[in-house]
Amino acid sequence: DTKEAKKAVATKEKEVPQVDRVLVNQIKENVEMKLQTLYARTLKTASDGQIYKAMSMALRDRVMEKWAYSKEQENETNGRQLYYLSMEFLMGRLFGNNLMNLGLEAPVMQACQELGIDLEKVRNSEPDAGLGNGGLGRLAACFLDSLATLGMEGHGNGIRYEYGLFKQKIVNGFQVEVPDPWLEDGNVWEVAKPEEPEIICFGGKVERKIKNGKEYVMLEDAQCVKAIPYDVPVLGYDSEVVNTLRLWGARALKPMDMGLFGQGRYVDSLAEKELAEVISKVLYPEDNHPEGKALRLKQQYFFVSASIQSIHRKFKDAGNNIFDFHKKVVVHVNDTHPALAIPELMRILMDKEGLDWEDAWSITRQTFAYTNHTILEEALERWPEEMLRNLLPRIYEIVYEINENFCKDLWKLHPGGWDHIARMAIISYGEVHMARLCIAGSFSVNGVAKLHTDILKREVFKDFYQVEPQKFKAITNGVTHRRFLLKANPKLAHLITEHIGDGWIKHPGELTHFKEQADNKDVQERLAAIRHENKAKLADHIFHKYAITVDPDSIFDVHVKRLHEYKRQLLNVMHIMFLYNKVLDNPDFPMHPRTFIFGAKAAPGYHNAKMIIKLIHALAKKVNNDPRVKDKIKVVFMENYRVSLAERIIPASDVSEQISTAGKEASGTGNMKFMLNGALTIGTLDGANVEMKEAVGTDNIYIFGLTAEEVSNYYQLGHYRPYELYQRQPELRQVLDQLVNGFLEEEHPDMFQGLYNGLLYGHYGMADPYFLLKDFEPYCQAQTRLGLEYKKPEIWWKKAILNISHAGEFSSDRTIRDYNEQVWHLPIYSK
Ligand code: NBG
Repeated sequence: DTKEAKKAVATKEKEVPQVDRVLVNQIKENVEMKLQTLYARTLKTASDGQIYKAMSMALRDRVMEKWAYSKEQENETNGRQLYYLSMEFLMGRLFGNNLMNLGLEAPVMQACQELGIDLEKVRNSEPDAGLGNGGLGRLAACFLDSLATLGMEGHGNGIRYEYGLFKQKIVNGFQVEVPDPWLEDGNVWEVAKPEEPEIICFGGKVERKIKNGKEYVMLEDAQCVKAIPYDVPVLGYDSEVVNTLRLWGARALKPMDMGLFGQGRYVDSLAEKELAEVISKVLYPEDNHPEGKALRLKQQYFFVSASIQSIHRKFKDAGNNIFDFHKKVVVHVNDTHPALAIPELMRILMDKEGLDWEDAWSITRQTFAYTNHTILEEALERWPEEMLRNLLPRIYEIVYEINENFCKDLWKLHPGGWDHIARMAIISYGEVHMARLCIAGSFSVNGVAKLHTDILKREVFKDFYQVEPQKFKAITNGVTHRRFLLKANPKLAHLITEHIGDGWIKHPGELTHFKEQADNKDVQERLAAIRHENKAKLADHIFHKYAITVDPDSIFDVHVKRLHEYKRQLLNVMHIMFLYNKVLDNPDFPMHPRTFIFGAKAAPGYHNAKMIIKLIHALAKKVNNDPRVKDKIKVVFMENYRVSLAERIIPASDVSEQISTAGKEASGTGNMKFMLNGALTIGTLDGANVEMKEAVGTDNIYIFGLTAEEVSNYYQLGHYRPYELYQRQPELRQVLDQLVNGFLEEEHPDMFQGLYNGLLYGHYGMADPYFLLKDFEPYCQAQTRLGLEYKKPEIWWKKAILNISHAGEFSSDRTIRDYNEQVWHLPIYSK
């Protein structure tokens, strides 16, 4: 009897369809209803965009419900909260991610099928939220994902740029920047809260009044604007915690000047409003190179002041005691861009709460933690003292006093050490050094990889490290493996799950179990087949967009990231030219066919970067149309590289180019996304590549070139002679000469003269400061090795499996756990 019953249950369980019928019907109904109520459309008459909106709104209803409960829980618990302050959050698309996090992918897919909706098309209707430049902004987005998934209350605070990072159009091989009005069609994922504004003031004069024996500090004649919060829910995967990304938009206090309007001065009547609202208008497109523009400083203060004021307000509303501020709140400063949050908290504690300096400083120093993301000199923020004084007089006073006290303390340590103190002073020679302010005002300072942190301790922040070594920590970056593997490469995710179960989705460390499949022929072949399928899809896309035929059987060798001289896209180009010359020399030159894929935006004012983009196009034109190398070498530049394009390209990549000059790339995070998807890395011992090598083993990564230490020695001793390499190495010489002899640009042979001169003679300062010539030969050799191993599938795919297996260490879940243990100490609310 029981046997029969058990059997019945077993068969019944089998019969239960894969997806929940009730849920599917509900979703179908919801979507059709939304189409009607929002647009008065039916499925037959709706556009793709409308269907995207309707589906998102249906999904949003579920998100909002969860958010409400999470908020309630948060208020009741009144636990310690993290606020992650960042000028950039490169979120990409949210629809698919939210779908995945709510576990609704399968039923929605089913519903779409039954309704005849092309889900892929719907997803592509969503604009990317491109509120960031590159790694720094994307890291912040990955952190939000992991915080919510791990059950930590950690919120983002940033700017709601009306225009995200520019869209890149290529015209005639040149980059042209086009505005990105991503909010034009509305944003389903934000909730505006105009009823919770903060007031932010610029300029004016600091006035002090004594009332009842107490001093009051205030600003007079300041120009003030409103900061309006726009809240975006941040879901975690299979998690009850829903955090908030609060993006601030600037609004004028007065919508317009009616008096001027009455006089017919229409433009003038709106001038003040425009001036106020320009603050959150557009993201500065500089990656690793902040421009010293007054508007940028305004943006920084605007969002940190709004954030700190609202954090303080919420803290007070919960009935907390101000002396517990640092116990309930930890504020993380993502690079120095939000550094003014430190004096802003001082201002609030003193001018609003009436605390004295010592108490305010003690609370402040225990509240802030700072992450450094670069050692590049040109990227270390400094503001003219005058600019700060004029734009933010009260903040300037506070920074001034922080500096005075800081220098006095240093004086005790280094009596008479004027030079030493000047090297560390926050205000020095008319400039305010933001990193120094951050170090002085934080309880924790960290680098984003081991090597990077070592360089901070040894070189960039050496003096500070000597004073407070315990403050300094190494916390290696990570990426969300859910967006970049589970969502971007579902077939590979499925293959992994088949072998090790699905625990890796929440515990990426479990990916190591996949190692056991490294020699499994069947798994190797399936991995190869999945890759091939992804490549064929990308090849299709490339053909439709650029009319270039690429062979999915060729090696897809991919270099996607911001364009920067230190990232050395030019070295990659030089290797392609080297190969091209080899094939021209010898049509039977043994090489596996390769497709070189580039994607990169250059900062609009960065001339050399833009010329490298033009160079890639010139080379592509030449190579792709040369019948002599037909089917051996193809070069593709993919326009407008962004998060959603990364999700397409990375799963289709065989080779990951991570070839920055050693010591320059603080961590890199693209490197990790490729590893996760089983691409093999060719790279230098830079940033997190070093740790990737340690994790996966030397045999499973192609490392070449100078070490950071060697690079540093060259700089110090000044004995690098690139011209001698040019003279000694004929293949190198040929490639360089081809830059300027009309080989690439017949009609404009001097087009790349600037790049050429920079490599051989230097514009100002040294020649070839990024050591392309020095690393050229070892790079070509590493590429040759790689090419040979690709031809041995049992070796190549084993390496690929090992890379995937060791990628768990580079999940942002691990990073966030590290931050929490070493810095934040947040409670964890697991399901
Ligand atoms: C970038 C580094 C990258 C690093 C990201 C995230 C800046 C200032 N720094 O190497 O160049 O991966 O930060 O940490 O954008």
